[in-house]
Amino acid sequence: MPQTAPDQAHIRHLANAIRFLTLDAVQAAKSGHPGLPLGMADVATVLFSHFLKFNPAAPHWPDRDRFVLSAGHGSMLLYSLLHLTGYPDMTLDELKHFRKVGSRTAGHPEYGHAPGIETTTGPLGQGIANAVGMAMAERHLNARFGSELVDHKTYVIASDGDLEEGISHEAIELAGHYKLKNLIVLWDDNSITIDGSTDLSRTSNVDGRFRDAGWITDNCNGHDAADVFRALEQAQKADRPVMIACRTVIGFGMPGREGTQKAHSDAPGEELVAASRKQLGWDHPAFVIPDDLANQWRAIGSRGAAAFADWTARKNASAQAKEFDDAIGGVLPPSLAAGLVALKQKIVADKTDGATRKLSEKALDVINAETKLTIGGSADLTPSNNTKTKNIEPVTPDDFSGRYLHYGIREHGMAAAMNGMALHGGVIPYGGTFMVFSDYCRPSIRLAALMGAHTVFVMTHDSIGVGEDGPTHQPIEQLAALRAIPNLLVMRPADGVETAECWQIAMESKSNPSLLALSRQDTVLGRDSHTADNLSARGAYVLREAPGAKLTLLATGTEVGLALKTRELLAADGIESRVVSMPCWALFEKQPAEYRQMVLGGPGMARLAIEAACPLGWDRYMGEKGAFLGMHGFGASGPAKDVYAHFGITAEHAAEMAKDLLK
Ligand SMILES: Cc1ncc(C[n+]2csc(CCOP(=O)(O)OP(=O)(O)O)c2C)c(N)n1
Ligand SMILES: [Mg+2]
Repeated sequence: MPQTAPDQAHIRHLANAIRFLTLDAVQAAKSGHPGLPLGMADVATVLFSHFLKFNPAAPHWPDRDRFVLSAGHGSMLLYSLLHLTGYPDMTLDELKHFRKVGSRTAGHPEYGHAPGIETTTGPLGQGIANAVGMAMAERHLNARFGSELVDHKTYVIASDGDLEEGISHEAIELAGHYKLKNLIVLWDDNSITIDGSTDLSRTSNVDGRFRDAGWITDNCNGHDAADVFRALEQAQKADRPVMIACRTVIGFGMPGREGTQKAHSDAPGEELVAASRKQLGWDHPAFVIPDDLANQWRAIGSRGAAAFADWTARKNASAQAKEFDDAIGGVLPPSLAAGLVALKQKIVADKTDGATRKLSEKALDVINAETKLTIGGSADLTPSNNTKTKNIEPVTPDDFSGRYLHYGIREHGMAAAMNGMALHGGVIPYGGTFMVFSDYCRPSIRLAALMGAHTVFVMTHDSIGVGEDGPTHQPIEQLAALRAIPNLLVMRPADGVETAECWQIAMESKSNPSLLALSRQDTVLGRDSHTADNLSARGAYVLREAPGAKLTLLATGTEVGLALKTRELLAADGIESRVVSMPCWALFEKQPAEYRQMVLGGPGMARLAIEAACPLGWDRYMGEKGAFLGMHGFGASGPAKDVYAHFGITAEHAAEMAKDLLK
């Protein structure tokens, strides 16, 4: 239905409600960022009142438009909008408790604090990159379920900082390449960052960057409702992603501060808040929105109710209703777990050895056949990461029905896009790179963990076993650094059986990300018999028991095979030892104390920990009579076997160390 351009005075009046909720909340908190909400209030008001498809009464409506405030410091813009449009959780009380412990109104928007917060933002650049993933998920589900069920847009408000961050480059290129026509970025083009004018640090043509990447660009006066409306309306029909540069005045309405970096942050003080009231003609007390204006905002919040009802009717009448609901619910068929158990059985029966990255492909073969939820990908290392199984086709810019994304050499953009897909729902993203480059996407891995996003990071080439490529490609401290991230399951499987088990855990762990550390070099099969139980799910378990043994060998991944060999060497010398495989420390930590004690062996047990990585963290398991065999510096270039020998990570050395421990 064609709309008429909004009335300037009306939009300004509505927008001033955002402005004063912001100023009052920031003033009450004595901290916060008023500049962006005041500057972008008019743009956001036009978006919410005329374009955004949403329904506060059904905030999880799968076909809603997504709204991402990438510049999370402007959180009061989002909180005000959610409150004014009637999201039940975003009460006035929450706004009054802005930035207080336990409130839904954290300093920066946090996913899960309230419906309507589509992702956690604050680290600049992440939001726009998440939005690219959301738009990808929408295109894929549109291809799978049709426009009747899936046809929505993703809107982003991005600031100068968002677009200066390197991740934005990766995100913009990805979106342009994949022609994400459902993605609309509103750039808060206010020429100001914290240090001052953007002239201090930027000469590039922002508009040109987007256009080079294949976007349509436009600009508007962000304080002219009709102009904002025109640009947004134009963007609806685009066949590519659209960036609209919205010329705004930061801190609009704050006399003396507007248009300067002083408007960016901090409580303005009572006097300046009062002066702003005067300047904008707002004579209502703090946190008071007059009824007629509140009702107009509620009406904006009800705009989407009819579309939601229509959509619900269409969905319920659809032959795909159950499939759609299952996809959105992330429901996995029982055949997936059964298929992975059958794979384990076959691996044991066939005594299959091999690199865990290749064994991971075998697990993915099963997973990708049993569910359509997975969308794989790699940052240009597909043949090395073994992430593309034969039973899935690539996504292309013109056909999004595929399930494999070529992210290009864009680890950071990939990881953030995967998070966006996971948050969007309807898909389970996994994507690979070399583990050493987990550092290139670590901020997104961290946010996945903070948000509890169901993202699966596939990190192959997980140690000095990389070999010839040398120390630049050999992860040393990455395992420890990744294990330090709360709520992230870091799993380093030892063989094909554990790899299948870890994949099952990753698929079923809906409220946290998982990271698989996989080897380039071959492993040996540790399990000598089949069990349907997922032993890796306990985080660590006794792989070889030896009653009465005074020594336990602790290891993960490829070093479990080394521990087994060490055990044989020791046995030849009449020394009994136990071998414990520890694929996932985080899961082990969740086990009851008795189990942990049983696995590690009681007090007095000597323990040798073996891992081709830095020792950080191992001391908690080694105990008083413990030693660590691994890396104490960077690696070296050479054949993997030679590199292991060079650093003394061999069964012979391990056996010697074990004997020393027992002395
Ligand atoms: C990755 C990252 N680096 C630094 C910051 C700290 N920071 C917050 S806002 C900002 C820049 C402010 O400029 P702009 O993005 O243009 O926002 P505006 O002041 O216009 O609201 C910075 C450096 C951050 N939030 N994230
Ligand atoms: Mg700015």
